[in-house]
Amino acid sequence: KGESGLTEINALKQQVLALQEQMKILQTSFSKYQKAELFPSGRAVGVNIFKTSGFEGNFKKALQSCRQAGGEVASPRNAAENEAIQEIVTIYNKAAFLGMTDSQTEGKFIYPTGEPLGYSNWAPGEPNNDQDKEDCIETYTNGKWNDKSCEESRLIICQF
Ligand code: 289
Ligand code: CA
Repeated sequence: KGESGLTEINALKQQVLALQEQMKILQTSFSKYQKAELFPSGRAVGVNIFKTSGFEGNFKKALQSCRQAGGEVASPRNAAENEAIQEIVTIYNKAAFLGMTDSQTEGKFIYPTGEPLGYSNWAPGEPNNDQDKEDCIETYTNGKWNDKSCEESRLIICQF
């Protein structure tokens, strides 16, 4: 390597160090904003964030408000996500809608993305499609699920 090559490498090293510094500052700032944003009743699980406006509505309203905010109705795919939603439901003491439905094919609940359920936490005896009218899912304060009419009003929790 010639002298100009070495100068170039040193300049690049300086730039990498400066970028690393900037990254650290951004991470600290992001972590602070995340804490403030999730306080008191938002929850982060892995890459997903669960949050409610505190409002209730039927399932159509839940779909509209979560999508308008750039998210989806909360759709837990594992026990950790279900527990995060359960914590929010417990804080508000109001059962909430989940995002999965069997409106397309009775008995086959799917995620908003169209895939079949990979995880469930049904209450005993559920889903029972009571009166042939239950295509949505409510989650109780104990984290258990009940299929329920989409026309009922429930707490709206979104997932981002
Ligand atoms: O309209 C019936 C519902 O309110 C619920 O009633 C009972 O809790 C159970 O039969 C549930 O499955 C049902 O969704
Ligand atoms: Ca039911």
